[in-house]
Amino acid sequence: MEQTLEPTADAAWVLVDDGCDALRESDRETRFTVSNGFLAARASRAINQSRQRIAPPSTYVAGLFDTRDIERPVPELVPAPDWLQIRVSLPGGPLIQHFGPGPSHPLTLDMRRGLLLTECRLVEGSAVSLRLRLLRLTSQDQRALGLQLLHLETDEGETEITLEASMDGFDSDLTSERLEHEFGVWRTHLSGKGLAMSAAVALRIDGQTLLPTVLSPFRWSWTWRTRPGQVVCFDRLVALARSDAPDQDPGERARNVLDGARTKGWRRVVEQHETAWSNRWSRSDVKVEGDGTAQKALRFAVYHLNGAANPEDPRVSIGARALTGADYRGHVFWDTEIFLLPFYILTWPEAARSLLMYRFHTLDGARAKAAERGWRGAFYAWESTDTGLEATPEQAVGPDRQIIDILTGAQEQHISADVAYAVWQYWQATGDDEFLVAAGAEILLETGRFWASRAQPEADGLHHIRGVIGPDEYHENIDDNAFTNVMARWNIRRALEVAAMLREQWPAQWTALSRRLDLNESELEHWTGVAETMATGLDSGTGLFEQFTGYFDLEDVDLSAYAGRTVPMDVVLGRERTQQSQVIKQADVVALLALLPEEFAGAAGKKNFDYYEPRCGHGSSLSTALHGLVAARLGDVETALDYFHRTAAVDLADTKVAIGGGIHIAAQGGLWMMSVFGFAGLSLRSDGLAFAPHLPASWSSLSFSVQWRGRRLSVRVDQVNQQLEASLEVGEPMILIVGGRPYPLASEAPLILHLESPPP
Ligand code: IFM
Repeated sequence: MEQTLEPTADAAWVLVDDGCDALRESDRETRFTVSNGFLAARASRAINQSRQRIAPPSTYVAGLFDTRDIERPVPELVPAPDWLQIRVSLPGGPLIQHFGPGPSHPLTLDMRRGLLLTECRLVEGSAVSLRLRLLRLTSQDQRALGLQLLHLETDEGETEITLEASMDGFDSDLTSERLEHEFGVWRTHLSGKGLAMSAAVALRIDGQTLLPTVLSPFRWSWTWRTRPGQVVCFDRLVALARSDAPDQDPGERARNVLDGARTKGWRRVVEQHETAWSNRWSRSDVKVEGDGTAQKALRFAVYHLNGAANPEDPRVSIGARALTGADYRGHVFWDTEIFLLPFYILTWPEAARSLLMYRFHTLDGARAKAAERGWRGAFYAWESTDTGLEATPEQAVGPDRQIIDILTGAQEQHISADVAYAVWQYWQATGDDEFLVAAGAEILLETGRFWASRAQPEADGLHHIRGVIGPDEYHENIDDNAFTNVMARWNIRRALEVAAMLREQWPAQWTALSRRLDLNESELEHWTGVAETMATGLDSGTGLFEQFTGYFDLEDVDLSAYAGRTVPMDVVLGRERTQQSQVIKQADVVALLALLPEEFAGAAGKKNFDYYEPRCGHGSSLSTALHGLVAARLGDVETALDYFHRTAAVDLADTKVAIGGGIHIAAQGGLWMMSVFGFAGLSLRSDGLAFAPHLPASWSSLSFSVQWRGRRLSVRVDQVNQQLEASLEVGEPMILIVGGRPYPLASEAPLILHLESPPP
């Protein structure tokens, strides 16, 4: 066991925390979470915790949503029982955790192996001293499985000692349906979801098994005499399963998974988990030479991105804090489609498909939301859970402690186009026609239909979309938000394209789908007309998009005067003044530039960036990544690098945002996007992959892998030698476009291409 508990030696692969600051406990629990997209355990301390601890519960199961409060029916992710509790005590009571001199780094996240390793010392005066080393994982190989290992060495003391392993928190949010010694089934109160857990424990003293006393379900205890030099090894395996309907029993699945794991033993469980992580890393690692901080940030980002998705469950998506904390109640936002899907599409298409199938399965909720408001097609929930029905709370406490109405659920309508955007990107990058025909086309058509009914013709001959919120949530109830309208137009055009494609290439499926959706030629013609006359706010003279009607007339606040502030701009200025100003919460026109650069002709991209960037207060963790991506594409590499480090700091710097409520997973996806789309300048084209690299001066190289239409390739941008190296590891020959010129790439012939020097 000792070897398994040794972290990877290379510091670039591990995150270490001395773990002595109680005020940062919750942040640390978030940051060091182990997760596999189904089962996640925050890094809450397992040893001798009091039941009254303030920190949130430590285990989450994806999709376990329930509505706790009938008066305010907002569904939320219900924490699962905490299966990791351990209590070590002498006859007089629990031993004290000792944070003094001793092991120097009690918390280690081994990102390469997907493990949390912790150390602590338990003491009683100077008479007894025990050294504990622990490991926990949620298996990347078999997502239902969790494993905890404990290795206990006695340094000092010969005394009777008791180790109790238990589980906590299954009595609050869940109703117990069956409870046996090592097996339980619970139900959520209102949604009727089932959760089953099966567990097995074993303890060996110097290699000899000691049988436990079973105190109650999931509570075991062992008592023995310690002596210096003695080694005790404990392992606990758990298997969890979720069911979604009141008449479904998840019990058998949990039992089967546990039986299988018990038969193979914890060593094999660790081995298979590590192999699965190694496979993920070989497809998704991003290497930076020359900037250790950036390297660590990217490892951290890719670690959490790989831990957030589950390609095996198309009924769940990724919440704004993934499975790492309670903020936003596990709700799914546009974060997934715009900030996370790019990573999955290009490194883990199976996970991307599953996330998009979640949107397919929630189409009925989106259709109902549109219909309720008198529109057609699919209007996706701004905050989505398992049903696809709108889950945005209606009120919240605002920055000035006033109760305010939350309008995003009704007005942040760009979500429908964001989902369509991700569907299209997935299909472009994978060529997965089967998905397009079976699910993607319907999403594109129903979202296109939504926009065609949402945009209304007016006297100026244009179609307008009034009463929305764009990505910049400081401005509510606005008209013709450029981001929304241009994305809507793009969405309608892709819907028309997919209709034409289906009709041509899959006529039988087109006939069936168009009949089912009651879609006819005259409706498609109407869509064409709407797209052609969509108001966009583009001033063709200046190339500037007006963020929304009337934006240019608002108060122009000089944000540089507030440099060094520690609170968001809406707190500084107050809500009302912020709404009357040009201060932007997060990338909006800049977000449009990041997603649809082709909508910005010639120098218009730079013009819009230069105009909007100084007006952005970055009041959302989503903002800096898109600014960085665009700055890198525009060749302003040092500005981009600054945004990169600001984005990395969101979850890694203790001085920034409190992260006790979870990782800002969109910021993590944004770091990957900045590196691959920004610094390496990758763009998807119908004829291949294009690269236009701009590396920061301090990065001597940037390497990563991507998948494209069944191929896998690795790419390295070498700044020192000004070259791009690409090799095709799997798949048919393809085309790379570098410096605007096409180059054939085949597996037997890696490419080394000289890059033009970037302009001074
Ligand atoms: O989706 C975001 C939104 O854009 C800004 N507020 C937080 C949400 C969840 O991350």
